[in-house]
Amino acid sequence: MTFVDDYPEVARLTRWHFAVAFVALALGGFFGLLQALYRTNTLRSLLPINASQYYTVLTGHGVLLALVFTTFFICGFFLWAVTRSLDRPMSNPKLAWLGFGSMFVGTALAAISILNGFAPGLPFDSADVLYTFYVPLKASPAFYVGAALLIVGSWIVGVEYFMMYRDWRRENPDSRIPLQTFMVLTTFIMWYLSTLGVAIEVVVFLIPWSLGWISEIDPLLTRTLFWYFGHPVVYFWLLPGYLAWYTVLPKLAGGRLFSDPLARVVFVLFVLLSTPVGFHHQYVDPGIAEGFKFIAMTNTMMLLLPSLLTAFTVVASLEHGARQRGGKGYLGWLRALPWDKPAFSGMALAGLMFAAGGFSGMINAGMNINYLIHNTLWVPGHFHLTVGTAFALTAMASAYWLYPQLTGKRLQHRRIAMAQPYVWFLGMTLMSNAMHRGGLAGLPRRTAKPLFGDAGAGAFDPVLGSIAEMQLQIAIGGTLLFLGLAMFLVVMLGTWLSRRGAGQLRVNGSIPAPLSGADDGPRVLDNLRLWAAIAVVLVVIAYGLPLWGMIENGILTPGSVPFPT
Ligand code: HEM
Ligand SMILES: [Cu+2]
Repeated sequence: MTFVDDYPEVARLTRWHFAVAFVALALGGFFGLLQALYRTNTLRSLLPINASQYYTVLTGHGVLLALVFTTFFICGFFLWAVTRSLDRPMSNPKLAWLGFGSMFVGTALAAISILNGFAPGLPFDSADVLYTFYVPLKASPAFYVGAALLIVGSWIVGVEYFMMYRDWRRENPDSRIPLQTFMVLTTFIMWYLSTLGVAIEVVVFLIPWSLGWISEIDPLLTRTLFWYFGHPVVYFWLLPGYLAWYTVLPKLAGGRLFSDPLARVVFVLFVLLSTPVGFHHQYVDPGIAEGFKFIAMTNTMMLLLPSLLTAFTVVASLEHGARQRGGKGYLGWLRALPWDKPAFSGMALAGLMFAAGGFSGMINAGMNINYLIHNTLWVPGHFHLTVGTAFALTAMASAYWLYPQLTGKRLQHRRIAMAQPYVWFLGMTLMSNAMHRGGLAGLPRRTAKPLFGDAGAGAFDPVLGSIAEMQLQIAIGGTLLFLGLAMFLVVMLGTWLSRRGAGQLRVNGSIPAPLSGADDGPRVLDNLRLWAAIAVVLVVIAYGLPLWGMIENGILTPGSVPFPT
């Protein structure tokens, strides 16, 4: 019996989420390849875009990957995790399908307006506003409505998780919350709290503005509402990765999770600390007092703690697994891990890259040193390690393990799958390393121009190597990444098209109990109401005064110069 036999409807809905996620990944990844080649002036004359369409491509890339791929994958993945760990079917399947439908319609609206940048004949106006969609850039109303429907849809799917939990709790009044469900619920508490900001931005300001109902917008207020959401969203991407690393990866390594209570502490810390940090994206914004930026910085640095705890717990679990498999020595045990299992190697390599991303993130978070890299290519260098690898490669690796369970079909093209995580890893090492260094040397992000050399500002002394060498690395790395993506899609497509029952599944969904179980930790960890309440208080402390300062002179008659004037 595999998951699809026990819970056919959950399996079907999860497959639908994955299908949309992977189509977005394919298209967004193709845009990524175009960007990597275009902005480095590699084979530019062969590419089907021009400089102004670069921003359409960039918007499509950011929206399809950072917002659409992630949200669909996560909502589907969490449906599986809650169902598996509570061992019960959906409470209200109609509601869950409604959430999926809302996300789907929203994505279609946003995607059509973005693609308008290539084909003006499509309905709606274009939306070259990048995935951060700040004013003064203005998109067609369809784009903003689409973004709102995507978020509202995820809220509705989230309600389903809580309903399943409620029904389970009624039958199990005294049990500890199963770990995967605990992780899903805490992640969604954080998601509800933080998406409020962007929802208000879009519904109260951007939609009326794009429809022409209001003519003035306070850029500072809307940027603040965006970044109120814009940092926690990175944990919305990351925590599902953690869920896989804590609960699936140790099993793949042949062992068990080291400590369940430690995992719960980590997720609680993310609920508390994820939201009151958004000002660290606004260090150079005028109109926010230094002190509030400083508080955001210290909060951000505290977020290192749960990530370091994760590194410790996951590595300890892997070592335990490796020793079960006969691994020996201080580091020799690493060789005993199943590096030829794509689900394992994908997650393990993703975790390794996340460590590097954590270091560049500390640079981003430092109020003073941030000025050095602000808006340079360093920034995409950083988040291709985090969301672009820690999340994306973990999602792909999870799919290798999960998709057979969701379909009853054996994973196809196993050799391609085996090599795929390594191709991604190599491509990302090249691209991201060169982006970080290019950023230090002053290469800006979000530009169609190759800059420097013959196309730009003339001679320039790079920190290390040369700009041309970095550009080449970005082009080669980006191409390898796209190859890695194509390999993933071949495996998934081949598996999708294959026949059920052809060969035994190589995976099973059982997850062994942790070495130290939930009962070793205090019960207060499971008090979700308490953590949610403290999180709200922290948000009020971090955001209350600065937000009040922005709106006390009127929401639509801002203190700073409005746009358009
Ligand atoms: C085939 C793999 C990929 C390639 C070749 C690629 C390439 C690039 C390049 C070159 C840029 C910088 C563009 C510029 O600033 O001018 C960029 C930006 C970006 N990438 Fe990727 N990327 C890939 C995968 C991903 C993945 C998997 C994600 C997230 C899940 C992602 C998220 C982003 C985001 C959010 C931006 C910033 C967009 C903006 O600044 O508006 N990328 N990518
Ligand atoms: Cu942030």
